[in-house]
Amino acid sequence: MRASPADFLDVSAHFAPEDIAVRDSVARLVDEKVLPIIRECFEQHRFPGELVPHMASLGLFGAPLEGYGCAGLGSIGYGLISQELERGDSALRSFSSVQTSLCMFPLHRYGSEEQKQRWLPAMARGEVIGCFGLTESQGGSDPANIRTHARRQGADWVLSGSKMWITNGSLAHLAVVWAQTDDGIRGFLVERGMKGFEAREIGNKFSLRASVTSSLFFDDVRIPAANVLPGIVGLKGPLSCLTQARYGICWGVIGAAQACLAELLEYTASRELFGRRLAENQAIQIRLADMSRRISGAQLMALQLAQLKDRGAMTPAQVSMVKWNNCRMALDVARDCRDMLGGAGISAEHGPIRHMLNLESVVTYEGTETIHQLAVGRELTGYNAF
Ligand code: TGC
Ligand code: FAD
Repeated sequence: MRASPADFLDVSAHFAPEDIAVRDSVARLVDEKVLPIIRECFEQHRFPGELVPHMASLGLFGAPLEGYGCAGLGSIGYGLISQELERGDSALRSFSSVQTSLCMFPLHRYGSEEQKQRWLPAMARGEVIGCFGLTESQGGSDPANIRTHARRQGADWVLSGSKMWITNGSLAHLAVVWAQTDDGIRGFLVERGMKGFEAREIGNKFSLRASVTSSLFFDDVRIPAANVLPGIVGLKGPLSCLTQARYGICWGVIGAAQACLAELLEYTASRELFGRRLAENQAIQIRLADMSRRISGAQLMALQLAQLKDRGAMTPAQVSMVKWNNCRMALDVARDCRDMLGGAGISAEHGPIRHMLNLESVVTYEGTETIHQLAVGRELTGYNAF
């Protein structure tokens, strides 16, 4: 039997039956509900909000968290959710990453019992949508220097400043916003409708067009003490959330690359040039084989990360290496697939250009490629070159 293009090295032999069941149920959702509409969503710059209840009914939101209506999945299961969603479109994995890793995770890890009870079950049901505000216009790579700040006023806080490039910003009912205080960086739960809080969608994106990206503005927003995350002070709060989300990306981008390769295998088997199928040419086979090699390497790295994560041994620098490797792999595969489609490759009728454009964001957000290279360099040498 020939090897599966999606899993040449049979990496899935390491998956438990429940992980495979999760993967297959998300794959069905993507095949039946995402793929038929995603091109139109991308072209129309529209987030497919109608999919949120379907994603919630499969238990995708908060999937790796325990209790509060969350599924409590292991790391491989959570990774496979990301992989399958991103096989559909990076926008859906992005939505799910933000909801799960950047909003539900900090509530679960650093929130009060009252905050957890109030928000987590409703977020797991997809009734409350979250966003995560860390990046500011003056430089997202260096979050230690954010300028948004909060000062105490009696028992409450007053929040001022702005955030930029915030996924789900204009959709969200709840924004987890990181701000400077006299004690250090703290997390604030800013609710839609609070006086002085505004979210404005960023238009004209050529990437992640099926995702909502916004700027957030805080004009002396009064935040009750009950809306401050009590369990964390300092930059390690938001950075620990990023570690979770980056982990999901390490798996997610594999799905985008698998989708591109699958489409190219079909295309090159049917298109005839110079009297033979494109797939019969050595140069084409070498390029396809090289993609399969790169995807397989990324799968093995993601699997190793999952095993480290389940043992509680995964370090931020290890996540940096895999985020860098797997995003670069997926972007290169998508670009190469675009090229092998010839002129047709610039049309949204084919998936690779949509994935390629999306991956330009994925390689940039959650830490740019350079930031992750420098994180690995710092780990190797002991010198901080940021
Ligand atoms: P540094 O000195 O390295 O660290 C400060 C403190 O944080 C601790 N720490 C971590 N803790 C938990 N998890 C991590 N990953 C951590 N990394 C660092 C560290 O131990 C230290 O703790 P302590 O107790 O000593 O204070 O901080 P630095 O200022 O040198 O920065 C390092 C650097 C450059 C790696 C960091 O700033 C960075 O990662 N920059 C990139 C920013 C970024 O990724 N932004 C992403 C914004 S969110 C987003 O893009 C969402 S997209 C969502 C989607 O649509 O999918
Ligand atoms: P900059 O930090 O200005 O970097 C510019 C360039 O300089 C990059 O190439 C970078 O690699 C390079 N560079 C930076 N420092 C160094 C150095 N020391 N040495 C060498 N080169 C360096 N943020 C959120 O908080 N929440 C979100 O939900 C969110 N969603 C996003 C969605 C999208 C679609 C996008 C595009 C971004 C999103 N972001 C979000 C922001 C994202 O995390 C930032 O764009 C990213 O961290 C980079 O920050 P920046 O854009 O300010 O670039």
